[in-house]
Amino acid sequence: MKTPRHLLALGALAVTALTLTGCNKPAATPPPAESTKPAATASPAAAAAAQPAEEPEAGQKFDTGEPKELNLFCWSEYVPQTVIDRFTKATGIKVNVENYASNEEMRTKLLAGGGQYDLIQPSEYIIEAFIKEGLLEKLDKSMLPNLKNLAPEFQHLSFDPDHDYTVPWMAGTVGIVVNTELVPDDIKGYKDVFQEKFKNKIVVLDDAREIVSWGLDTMGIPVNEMSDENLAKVKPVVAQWLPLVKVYDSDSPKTALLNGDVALGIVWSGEGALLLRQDKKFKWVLPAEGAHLFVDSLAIPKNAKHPKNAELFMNFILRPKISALISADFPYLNPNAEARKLLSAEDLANPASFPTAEEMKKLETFKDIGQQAAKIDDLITTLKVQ
Ligand code: N2P
Repeated sequence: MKTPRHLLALGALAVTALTLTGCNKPAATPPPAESTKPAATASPAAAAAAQPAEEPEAGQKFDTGEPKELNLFCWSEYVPQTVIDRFTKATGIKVNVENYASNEEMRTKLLAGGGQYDLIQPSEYIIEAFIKEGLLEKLDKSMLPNLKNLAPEFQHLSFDPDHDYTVPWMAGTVGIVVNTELVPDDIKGYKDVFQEKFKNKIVVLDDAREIVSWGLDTMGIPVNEMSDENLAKVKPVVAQWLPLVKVYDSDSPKTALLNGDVALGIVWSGEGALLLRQDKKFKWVLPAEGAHLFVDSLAIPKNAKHPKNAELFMNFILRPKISALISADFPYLNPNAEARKLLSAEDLANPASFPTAEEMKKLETFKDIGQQAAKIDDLITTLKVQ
């Protein structure tokens, strides 16, 4: 069984959420980011500004005693400006944002950086590594009462079972988007995407770990078994695939699909969900050979200068309304059960955001693979320039 047991119930839960919350709110209408705000307001930023400032949780205060600053190092296209504006309005804390497009980029900059970041947003396998390496600060749980809002399946994740170091941000999958006006074929998996006839019509994530995992899945090799032998086996498969790719983009892979520059792609689920929201010609497919379920979380690096401000932000984004605002802009698999109740029926039914129970069985989370990570990077760098 590939899927860790603690995550198996997620799909069923997503389906339950669909049926329970469908009648709570009117369905969203475009533009998508407006789904959690009153219809009369022009933009999410205007909506945020128009709302009264959020109050602290009972018995807490927004003044941590630290300088009013927070340095956030996060994935691109993942943290809405609206959420940052609401945090600043409530707390007076100015948030400096720097983006990255892969866990590996974040790791390199973090290790070179000497404590300039207060909050990072790593995925499950990097969290596992960072905890082992002592790179994260322990969290003060008294600052995080909103952890209770997480769905049970996200309360005890294997890489940090008691939230000693991390607070889930969003989960998601990596799957295929097909522009059905350009590709009438029944695309089921990676092998169907990487066909000669689609040469220069494909966008994929610019992510070595992801690309190698698609190759391993295609060969029936578990994605965490990254021995030299398995890498040698996967190399010829990926070597055939990469010359067919037109665009590598981990920041906004939806753009090439929207522009019509490419006809199909392998992208983050939130990017897929935005395309599906925008135009029914786009179809989402979870690859038949297997797919990655990621869990991205907030964590505080050791020696952060504003750890209390960081905990305040962590608790803030666990508020149902705030978490729903994140889903409005970036519709990933929201781990916050209370926030899901605020999402529109349409968003809960978006197949890219919320996989079915059946689909969840195909998913696999990545594990820390230690030194092999560097070999994967080298492999993909070499094959990209061949
Ligand atoms: C958001 C990227 C999703 C993160 N742009 C994948 N772990």
